[in-house]
Amino acid sequence: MIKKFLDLGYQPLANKYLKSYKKLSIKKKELYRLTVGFDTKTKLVSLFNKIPDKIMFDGNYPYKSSMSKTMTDSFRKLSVKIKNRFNPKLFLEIGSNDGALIKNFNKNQVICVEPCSNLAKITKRKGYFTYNDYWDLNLSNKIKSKFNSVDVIYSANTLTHINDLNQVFKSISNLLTQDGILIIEDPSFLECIKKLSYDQFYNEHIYIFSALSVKKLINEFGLELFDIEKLDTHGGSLRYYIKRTNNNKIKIENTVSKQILTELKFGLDNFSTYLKFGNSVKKSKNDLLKLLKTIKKKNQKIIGYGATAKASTVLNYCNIENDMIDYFVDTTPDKKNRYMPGKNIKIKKYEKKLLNNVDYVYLGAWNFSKEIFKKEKKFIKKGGKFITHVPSPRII
Ligand code: DWN
Ligand code: SAH
Repeated sequence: MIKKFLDLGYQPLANKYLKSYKKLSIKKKELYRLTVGFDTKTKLVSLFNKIPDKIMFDGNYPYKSSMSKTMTDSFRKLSVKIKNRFNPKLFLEIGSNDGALIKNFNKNQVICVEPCSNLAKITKRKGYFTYNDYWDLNLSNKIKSKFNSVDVIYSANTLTHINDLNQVFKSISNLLTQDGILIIEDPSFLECIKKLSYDQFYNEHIYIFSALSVKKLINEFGLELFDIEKLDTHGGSLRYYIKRTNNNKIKIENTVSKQILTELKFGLDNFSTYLKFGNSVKKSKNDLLKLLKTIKKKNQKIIGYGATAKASTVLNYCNIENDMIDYFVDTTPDKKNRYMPGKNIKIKKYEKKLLNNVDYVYLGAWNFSKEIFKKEKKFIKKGGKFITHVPSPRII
């Protein structure tokens, strides 16, 4: 049974940055109710309202993984790990985006899967074999008929975006060699609760995984966890290492039971923990609005940094407009001169001078705060301050 614990109101599609501002309507299906539930049986956290993938992931998907050094560094380190630990002959990435990870592998070793044609074009152009398609059984069979099998499959921040998880894992199992390895990496729900980062919920994030839910989910497909790595990326992620249950050659590390125990101790198998989170989110909204209003009363200037999907959730849930945040800055070419989803707040192409005469910077990309603080030393030296809502609304 799926029980509701969070209601983030009506929200626009997170990665649709319009060229000019327009008020969106519920009737025209430009706004969707964003409610989140917990399945008491499977322990999986999911959205109630699921939007067809073809609407969200089309030929104009703006997000590019390579826009942050934190992510390109993390992917480079992972590529070394994968080569040393598993030495794959064939490596398949689901949701390869602009190739931030696969660029560290040889061209003849990699298969990319990416449904957004603007992104698939990039890895194709770089010479990587790319299927411009959605991950499903049809595609898995198509790849099987050409390559027979794959020894390492990897997917970061993508499987949680696909509605039919049964088909996802069936299609993976269909293609993986007997000794094959699956590695998936996604924001950890435990970290999400601890940081009160309710902005991890937007229409693309249909699911937020925990070790508890992943363990149950993959069991049905003859797969099991054998290692879990904790990462700082995206506000705290888990990297799950998965093998076939009947593959006894690989030892199961104690990182798996350790993570499961930590989650159980925190109460992630208990609905009351989720309800508590839902209530704290309401307080977070009020506190953020209070903070922004106090600053604006003093006629001080606030801008946003990182026009993220996460910020879209915060702006629309808290109803923040351009009377509070003047504009956002972002390095992504396809977000330039567009508007934050559902809001009359413009996104300007990042330039250092856009931080001149700014008193406060709201961190839309709080997950990259370390990288941003390093870049904005001058702003900080001049007395500029940052605002974040994680783990609670505050000035840094
Ligand atoms: O799961 C998803 C994650 C991986 O990426 C997708 N569904 C959508 C997207 O979510 P997001 O937009 O919340 O992701 P990020 O990675 O937090 O976005 C960071 C944004 O900030 C990018 O637009 C790039 C920008 N940025 C910047 O302008 N200057 C980032 C850094 C580090 C910077 O210095
Ligand atoms: N893996 C990258 C990109 C994450 S953004 C990273 O971690 O930085 C989410 C990605 O999932 C997008 O590139 C999107 O196109 C892809 N995606 C969404 N639905 C998908 C599907 N059904 N099959 C494969 N990829 C999908």
